[in-house]
Amino acid sequence: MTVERILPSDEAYELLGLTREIAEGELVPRAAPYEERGEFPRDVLRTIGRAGLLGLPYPEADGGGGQPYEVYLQVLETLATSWVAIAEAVSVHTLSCFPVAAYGTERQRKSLPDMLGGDLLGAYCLSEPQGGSDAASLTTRAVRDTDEYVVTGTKAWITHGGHADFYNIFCRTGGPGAAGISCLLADATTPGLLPQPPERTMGLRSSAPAQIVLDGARVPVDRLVGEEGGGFRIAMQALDAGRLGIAACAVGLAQAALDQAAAYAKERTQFGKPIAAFQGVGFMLADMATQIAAARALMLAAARLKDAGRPYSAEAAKAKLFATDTAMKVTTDAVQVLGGSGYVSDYPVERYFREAKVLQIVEGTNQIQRLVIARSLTRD
Ligand code: COS
Repeated sequence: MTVERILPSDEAYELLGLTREIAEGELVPRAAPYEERGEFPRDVLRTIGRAGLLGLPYPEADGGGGQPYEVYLQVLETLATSWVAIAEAVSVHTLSCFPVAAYGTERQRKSLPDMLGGDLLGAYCLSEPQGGSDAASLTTRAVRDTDEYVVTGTKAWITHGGHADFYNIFCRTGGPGAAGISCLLADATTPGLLPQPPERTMGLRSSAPAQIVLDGARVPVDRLVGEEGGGFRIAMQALDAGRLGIAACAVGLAQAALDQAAAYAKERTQFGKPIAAFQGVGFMLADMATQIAAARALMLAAARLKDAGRPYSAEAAKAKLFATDTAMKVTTDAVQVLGGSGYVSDYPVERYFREAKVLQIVEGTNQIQRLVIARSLTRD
């Protein structure tokens, strides 16, 4: 189904048109085989980078697309409708560019055109095996040795782990808690930065996360992003924006599931009529469509706050929470509408169902989103 959109500029309509073309021409034919093989689609990301879709919300002066967040998110949503792993990869890459774009030194910022153009792929390393939700408890340590930091620890669930060209490593340079955390920008070639084999995941197999072991990795001190002790704030700000990206992935995925379910319900006949004509199925489709529309509206409302330079952290959490819960519900119902056909891989809805699950977990579980929202309601 074509989604009716009101976009802020003619350029944005063109951008969405280009995204649809790429999605249909490049993503749709590749999604199933790449997911089946668990093959990382680096070539597809290069194509997307060359089309100018990998740095959309960053200023043109830095090599970005200069687009408002609301436009960027609708591009992501369109990509997700065709292949959610690609949309998630674009979202994570965009998140990974944030520390340097917002806090980088003049020298660090020289890499921005290559980052935002997609020649350099990014990764964001916050979680660790012993702690993901309690991010401020991280234990990876960076000890200064003359003009280098020596970094030791393990990062977990790293999207693009083993494929990225640069890694944002959140590590402890000071005492316990959030105030002791710093952000280092490490090249993939850093000695002692050791990507581990990809995890064997339920979904998003083409872009499975991996652990990154830091075994005395030596990162030059001029790769510190922001201030020593300022890393947690950078991590949280990046996640506020990143959570909207995950919401967009969820809306796109849910839309794809609805489109499949509606098409099937029109075609499939039982008891002499299309199953869509049965109220039990028709109402299910109606609920799916309504939830998706609500999720999209919530996501765009949060994006518009961000674009206006207003606080949006709790609104991003609401959008991520609602959109990803919606994607789980809608993909579950899509399997139900297709019945047995929904449970086998002849149709993509079983894959959508597996892919929706992780969106409720990444970039802050939906329990963490509730915590962020609850705190915003009770803060003095
Ligand atoms: N923007 C800017 N600063 C922020 C912020 C935000 N969104 N959220 C917190 N901070 C700042 C706080 O202002 C505080 O700074 P001061 O001490 O200077 O006041 C500091 O960071 C610590 O904040 P807080 O005390 O709220 O930290 P908590 O340890 O209580 O944790 C949560 C906050 C739970 C929100 C955080 O740990 C979190 O988001 N966890 C989930 C992590 C996550 O999403 N992981 C997924 C990894 S990527 S797949």
